[in-house]
Amino acid sequence: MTHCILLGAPIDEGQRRPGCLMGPAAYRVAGLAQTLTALNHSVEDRGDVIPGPARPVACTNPAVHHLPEVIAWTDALRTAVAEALDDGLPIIMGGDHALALGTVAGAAVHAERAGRPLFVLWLDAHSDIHTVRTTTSGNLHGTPIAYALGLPGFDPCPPFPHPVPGANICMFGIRSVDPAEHAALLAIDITVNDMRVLDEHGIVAPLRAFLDRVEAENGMLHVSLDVDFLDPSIAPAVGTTVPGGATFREAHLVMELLHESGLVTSLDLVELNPFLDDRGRTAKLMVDLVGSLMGRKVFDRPTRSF
Ligand code: B3U
Ligand code: MN
Ligand code: MN
Repeated sequence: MTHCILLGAPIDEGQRRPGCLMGPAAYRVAGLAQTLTALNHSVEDRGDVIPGPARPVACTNPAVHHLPEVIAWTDALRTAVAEALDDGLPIIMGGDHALALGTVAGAAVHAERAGRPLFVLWLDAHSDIHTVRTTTSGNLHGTPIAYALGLPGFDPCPPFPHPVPGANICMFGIRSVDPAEHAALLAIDITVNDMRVLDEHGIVAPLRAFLDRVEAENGMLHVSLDVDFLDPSIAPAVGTTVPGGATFREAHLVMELLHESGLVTSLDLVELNPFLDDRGRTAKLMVDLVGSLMGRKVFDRPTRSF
């Protein structure tokens, strides 16, 4: 049994389409807490995190918008996640992906205190490795990986507490990478399992390889699940749909393998835009995926045989 701590992060300033701020409400309506309780976990909903005031900052990239608001969220979420990790498994209900600037920072603070390395599993169509300096869209939801790596180019932001080595970051589902991101990915030893890798090898072998490393190093594992990891045909409620994403079965299989590993220590659910949903089906699917991650099975096999 796990103590699950729900944290709402109704941020939608990390991109330009309004609606992600309704995400936490949609997860509550879709029965996230009830799903966890039914799996015999204890659940504590700490409500929505409240950011401090947004203070004006200087930024040299004119494309960037809402930087003061994102910094305020980053500070509030870093503290909330680091604290929640003392008590259980934080599940952050977003909110757009800019929230991960704070959640990964909070996980890094906790990991450092615990004397354990932090690993990050990024389930996303996008590599989100822009810096405040390189982003051309100005949307800060495209920056959390670069921030977690401690890359330069985040001048007005608080420094990332304990940067995550590239070798500890693994991405799945990638199918949209900007030129500056491509250059950054080539320069750093992040594992990029793009859709080509998944088409050729399936999802099991590359995921097990990563999880084996987390286990061997007694790592903490932060999982960041972006709705657009999923194919838009099954998950329409996202502002940046990219065709060719993970199927229903692939996504559940990832979650089931994560459950079996017992390694996940924190989880982000990001980019759900309930305003774009089709009768709540995306919110419901995300909740079902959390169910698989937390142990829901159709048939509980005593061994892993066929
Ligand atoms: N890389 C692009 C697009 C993008 C990133 N994350 C999302 N979209 N969701 C950018 O704007 O940085
Ligand atoms: Mn993302
Ligand atoms: Mn994405």
